[in-house]
Amino acid sequence: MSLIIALFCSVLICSAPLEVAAGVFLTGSKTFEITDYSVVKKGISTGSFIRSDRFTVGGHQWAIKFYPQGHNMSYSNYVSIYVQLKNATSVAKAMYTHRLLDMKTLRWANNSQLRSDVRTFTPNHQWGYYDFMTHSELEASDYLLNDKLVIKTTLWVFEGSSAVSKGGSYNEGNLTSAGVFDNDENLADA
Ligand SMILES: *[C@@H]1O[C@H](CO)[C@@H](O)[C@H](O)[C@H]1NC(C)=O
Ligand SMILES: *[C@@H]1O[C@H](CO)[C@@H](O)[C@H](O)[C@H]1NC(C)=O
Ligand SMILES: *[C@@H]1O[C@H](CO)[C@@H](O)[C@H](O)[C@H]1NC(C)=O
Ligand SMILES: CC(=O)N[C@H]1CO[C@H](CO)[C@@H](O)[C@@H]1O
Repeated sequence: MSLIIALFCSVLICSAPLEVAAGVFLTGSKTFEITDYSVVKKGISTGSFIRSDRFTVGGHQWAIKFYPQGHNMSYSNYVSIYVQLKNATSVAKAMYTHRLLDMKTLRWANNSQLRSDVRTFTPNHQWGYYDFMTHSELEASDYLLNDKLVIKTTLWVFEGSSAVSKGGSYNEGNLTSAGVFDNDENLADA
């Protein structure tokens, strides 16, 4: 169902602000290709998801989760997209973007340039957008072509993350960044 290609050092990173340049964040991206969107959507209920293979960024393992019918009944007209920390014992602080590939221009969606705030991920917790896009918006868009959809998730993982779980300290002031979306939702694993 999914073909996964890990890409490191995406274009975004080059334009990322000083934290990255200072080496405070470790960054990486993953693409998650859904080749049969309508079939997946039809076969899955609200609250259910498909998940990418695991990938590693900043020493932690992650996975992308896609809910074709929304993560709960309030959002059953939406697709929801999350990134989940898969390490069983570590805690990570990270920022992320979820972007869709425009199949016509073969460019990643513009809103991608907006990163989340720094979020704390505990094992199996996920952050993302329950209202990422409505079905009608997505299905009318150039992000869907021949029933195919490609999600790219980029993470910026704070280097001191694993120390945080051991009670290590970090400077919160270094972590503030442009938090653009106001619809983030922290959910326990479904
Ligand atoms: C996360 O899990 C991977 C695979 O088990 C392991 O190699 C890595 O050290 C773990 N990272 C942390 C921060 O615990
Ligand atoms: C769905 O999730 C949102 C965000 O957590 C919450 O506000 C809403 O009440 C939930 N709806 C249902 C039906 O559980
Ligand atoms: C993408 O972003 C650039 C720079 O902010 C803007 O000029 C352009 O109009 C945007 N394109 C779309 C399709 O929104
Ligand atoms: C990269 C960066 O902004 N580093 C700052 C982190 O916070 C310390 C203490 O406030 C500053 O001295 C660094 O310049």
